[in-house]
Formats: sequence, structure tokens, C-alpha cells
Amino acid sequence: MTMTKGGTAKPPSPGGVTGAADAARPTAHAAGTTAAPRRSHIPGEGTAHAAAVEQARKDMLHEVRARKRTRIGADVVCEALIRQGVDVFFGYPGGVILPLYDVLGDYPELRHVLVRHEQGGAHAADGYARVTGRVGVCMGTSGPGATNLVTGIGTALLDSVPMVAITGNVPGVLIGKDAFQEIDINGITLPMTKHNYLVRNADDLPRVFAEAFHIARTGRPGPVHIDITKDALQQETRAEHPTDEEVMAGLPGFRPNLDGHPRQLKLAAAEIARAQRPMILAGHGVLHAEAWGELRAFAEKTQIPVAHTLLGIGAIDETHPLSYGYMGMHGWKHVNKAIQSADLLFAVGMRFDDRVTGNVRTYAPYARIVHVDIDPAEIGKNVAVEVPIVGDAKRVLEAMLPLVGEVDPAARADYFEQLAEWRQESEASSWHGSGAWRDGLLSADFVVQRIGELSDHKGTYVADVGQNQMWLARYTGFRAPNSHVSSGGLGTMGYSLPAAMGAALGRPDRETWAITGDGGFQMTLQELMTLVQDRIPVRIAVFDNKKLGMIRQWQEIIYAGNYHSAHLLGPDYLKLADAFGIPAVKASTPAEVDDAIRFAQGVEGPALIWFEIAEEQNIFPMMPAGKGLSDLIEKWGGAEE
Ligand SMILES: Cc1ncc(C[n+]2csc(CCOP(=O)(O)OP(=O)(O)O)c2C)c(N)n1
Ligand SMILES: [Mg+2]
Repeated sequence: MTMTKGGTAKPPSPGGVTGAADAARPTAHAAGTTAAPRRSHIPGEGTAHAAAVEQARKDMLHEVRARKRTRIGADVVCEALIRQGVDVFFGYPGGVILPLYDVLGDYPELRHVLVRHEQGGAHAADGYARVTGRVGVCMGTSGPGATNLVTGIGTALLDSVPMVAITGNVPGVLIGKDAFQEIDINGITLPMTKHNYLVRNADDLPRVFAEAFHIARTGRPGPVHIDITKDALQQETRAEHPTDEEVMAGLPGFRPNLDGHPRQLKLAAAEIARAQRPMILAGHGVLHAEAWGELRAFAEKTQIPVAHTLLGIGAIDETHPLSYGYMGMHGWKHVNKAIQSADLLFAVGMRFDDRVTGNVRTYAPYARIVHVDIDPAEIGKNVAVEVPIVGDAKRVLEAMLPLVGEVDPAARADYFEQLAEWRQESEASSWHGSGAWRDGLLSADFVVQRIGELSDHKGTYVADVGQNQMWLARYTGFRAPNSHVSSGGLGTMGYSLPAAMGAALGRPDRETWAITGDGGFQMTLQELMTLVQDRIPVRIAVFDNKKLGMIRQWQEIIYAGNYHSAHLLGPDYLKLADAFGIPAVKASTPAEVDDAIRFAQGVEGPALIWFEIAEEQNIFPMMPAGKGLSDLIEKWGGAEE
């Protein structure tokens, strides 16, 4: 091998020893020794593939922005987001997604919120989607950026939230080489998305984005993931964005059934005409379909009371005379009792989740069931039903309306009397809105009730997971659709603060509250700084019981009081908020609650309230896992809540 004086190498020779620019080499030559021949370090040297890999590696290391540029894949992404009506999205940069950040400044219509952790970005997109009914968008780089999104994508999947998650990946030819920050994120998101893509060619981007948004929001909504190689972001392209018709034509297998089958609708109407103790079970699907008006009209015409799931909160105004309340594991006793004695359940947009049914064998033993769901896979999955109807909640309820007779409330007088009696009994029982504060301690149910009242029930209330989530669901008092946001299916702790961030941007006309336990708050509190930097006015209520409260409750009741790892230290939340530049107050007694809430309401940007609540409060009733709706625990060890 010959080397020039400057130590630069000769062009590589295939298969043989090549001249890598090695500063140490000439010294050896100078000493007159002969170096042992060696192979080229470039695998497959001389092939077109090897040349492409080498070029891609160079591109990974050199980020040079051309001053004058043509339209590249990254532009297509921005154009597609704008075409889809995206006004804000949540992301975090990294090496392979930098070509996109490089052009973002050219699209001022797109507001990018720089989160502090990609999980926060995914939850923010999710919160935004839930309050607006639009597709939420989040973005991360390859490798850890992408894996950090995963919990948020899973959260969206289990609650059917429309989302498009974008990640960058290493250049196409490096895929499979374990390049820096390469992970098979497509493989990871495959079972947890409605659909996912790996785009290696810029020409595919317009079609992929149009399809992704269409799939995310059509039929049963859900997350779609688009992974884009760095070279696809950088390639020049003239590919045009498809029309809606072209998108539909390109997805012949994706035609969700929106209208219920007419014969099934008639069968359902006949069930309703026969029923003496019917109950409507409203779920998240009613909100997704924006079917709250149709639901109310249908309930009023048939005089059927409406119970709702955790995610069905807001499907009906809780003060409506036909609203009966929240069902399931921590639902109201009277609601569960009514379900257990009903002779007909008309379930719409809900999936008979185990938190709703408990033991299916003992669930609703006298009821025939009509099940309306847009996803045929849900019908008969958890509970066998008499009348399945596959369709969109809004369209099915609309179509049902002329098929059902107008029922005179007097015809249901006995039934309503019974329901009213159960309700009174349930609401008057000792756990309702009381508990700890009899001993001078602050009880969480009292706090959420006051937050609801002092915000006129007009806010957006975002729950975390645990006891705080159940208190919020039961005692806040919900009036409007999409005013309650909660991670129901995946039950993701740390959800509340970032989801509230997205919710506040989606509905700036509403006061947004993040209700969180001390455990969940400590999982994602880094997003406090995002709130400050982007001036997002979220009111944060930290329910500090110095416990993983729901864990402590289960350990008390199911694990004989073996409180391993339930005790949780937290920081001084006032100092913490101060460090972030967020105004904060502490409330430790019932008397301090109203002032604290008003203080937070008076702050322009984010504000935090540290509620020091009773450490050992339980939330009752509770249906122990594996038991049935009739096996509710209402108190424990004599300590009434
Ligand atoms: C990411 C995650 N890890 C663990 C759990 C299990 N889990 C459910 S509730 C809970 C305790 C929550 O404690 P905290 O946030 O303080 O809320 P609290 O119940 O005290 O209101 C835990 C650990 C979860 N739901 N999510
Ligand atoms: Mg706690």
C-alpha cells in the first residue's frame, strides 16, 4: 500500500487492503517496516450498497443545511400536518429527525411545543385529541425518543384516542445495522397501534400521512405511528398530496361500518318496547361519535335512565333527570345495583371492560343486552349479547329514534321510584363527600367537589391514576362532553399533567385542571417547565397523601395490611413549584380549600396547589377484582370513609 506524504489514502481497492486515513501509519512506514496486509474495513467494499452505507454514515455525522433548498421529505411532513388542520403538536428533537426541525421554522402555522420528555408529548397529544375530537400529533427521534413515546401510544390505543405519532429513524440502508439510536420501533408499535408505517422514500410521505390521519380518526379512533428514515426526510420529492377520494381508494379494506343493520335496529326497538327495567350504558364511543345530543333525545323519548362508564363521563349532563351515574369497580352502588336488577341493558360505545362488569358470570343476571359498537371485534368479546349492532353511536341512535315509541314517564313510575330510593340511600351513605374531614383532616372528595363548584363545572378536569382518579370521577360533577379526561384502559400514572397541557391548548376557552396523586405527579413533573416556557395555564392540584394511595388501599383490603412500598416521600411542592417559577399554595385543612382554588384561578399561567390530604383514606364502594357488581365493599375495619 502506498501513502502520500500527507497521510491521505489512495482510493480503496475492492477486497484488498485499503488506505484508511491513519495518521499513525506513516511513522511505521518511515521506520521501514512492512505492515501486515489487512482487509478493508468497509463490509462489501466496492458494491453499490457499501457505497450507500458509507454515504449514510457520513450524513449521520454531518448536518449541513443548504441555504437554497428544494422541497424535501421534511417539507412534505409539514405540508401534510397543515393540510390535516394540525395547529399544535408536541415533540423533541434528535439526530435523525433534525432535517424536520431544520425546515419547521418555514411553517409558522405549525406550533411545536418542546416537551421535556417524549412521554409527555404523547400524553399531551392525547389530551388535546380528547377535548377537541381532533387528531393529536406527537413526535420524537429514533431510539430512546421513540421508545419514550410508547407508553403514550399505548394509553391512546386502549382508550381509542385519535393520534398520529411521528418518529425519525436511521437512514434506510443502515436499518438492521444497530446504528446509533436505531431500534425497531415499528416492531414495537405494531401491536399497539391501529396501523403503523415505516417510510423510506420521500415520495411515499404524502400518501402515508393522508392515510394515517384518515385511519386514526375513522371508525373506532386510535393511534397510528409513522416512522420515517432520515434519508426520506432529506430526499427531494415532487410527490403530491392525495385527495380524500384517492386516500379512500387506496384503502379498499378499511371501510368501517357506520350504519347499524336495519333488522338489528328493529330487534333492538322490540327489546326496548318489552323491557320493564331498562338501562342505557353510555361509553367513550358516545363522545367519539359526538352523539350526546342523540343520546339525550333517545333517553328522553324512551324514558330510559343512563349510566356511564369512566370514559363515558360527560356523555350526559350529570344533572339531567335521566342521568343515573358512574358504574363499575368504584362506581356508585345504586348504579351497580340497577344494572344487577335491569332486564335490558342498551350498551352504546362501551366495551364491557372488566372494571365495568366484574365477574361476568354474575353480571346483570336478569338482563338481555343490546350492544352498539363501531368495532365488530368488541361485540361478544367480553360479554355475550342478544342484539349486536355494529355502527357509529350517533348514526345508530339517530336511526333508532323513529323506531321506538314515546314512553310516558308515568308508565315507569315504580321503576323510577325504586331507582330514586337506591340513589338516595347510596348518596346519603357515609362515604359520600365526608370521611376524613370529620377528624379535621382534608379529604380528597371534598376538594374535587369544590374544584368542580368553584369552576362552575365548566372546566376541563384531567385525572391521573389511582384514588385521585376515582374521586375526580365521582365527585367533581360533570356537565359537558369531553370535560373529563382520564387514562381508563391503560391506567397510566403520570398522565394527568402532560395530558392537561394538551387539553389546555386544545380548549383554551376552558379552565384546565390537572388532578394528580403525589405518585403520578412525581412521574412526569418535568413538564412543569414546558408549561412555563409555553405559558400554558394549567391549574395543578397535587393530592399528597404521601402514599401510593390505591396500592395502600388494596394492600389494606386484599393483602392483610402488608404495606410494602406504598409509602412515598415527596419534595416540598412549594419549593419545587418556586424552582420552576410557578405560583403555588398549600392547603391542609378544609377551611383553606376555597382560597387555594381561587388563588390558582387568579394566576395567569400555570399554578399549583399542594393539597395535604388524609394519608389513609379509602375510596368506597369498591368491587374487589374478580368479584361481581353485587359484592361491593362499602367500609373496612370499622373505619368509614
Ligand atoms: C405507570 C404506572 N405504574 C404503576 C401503576 C400501578 N398503580 C395504580 S394506582 C397506583 C398508586 C397511585 O398513587 P398516587 O399517584 O399517589 O395516587 P393516589 O392513589 O394516592 O391518589 C399505582 C402504583 C400504574 N397505574 N401506572
Ligand atoms: Mg398518593
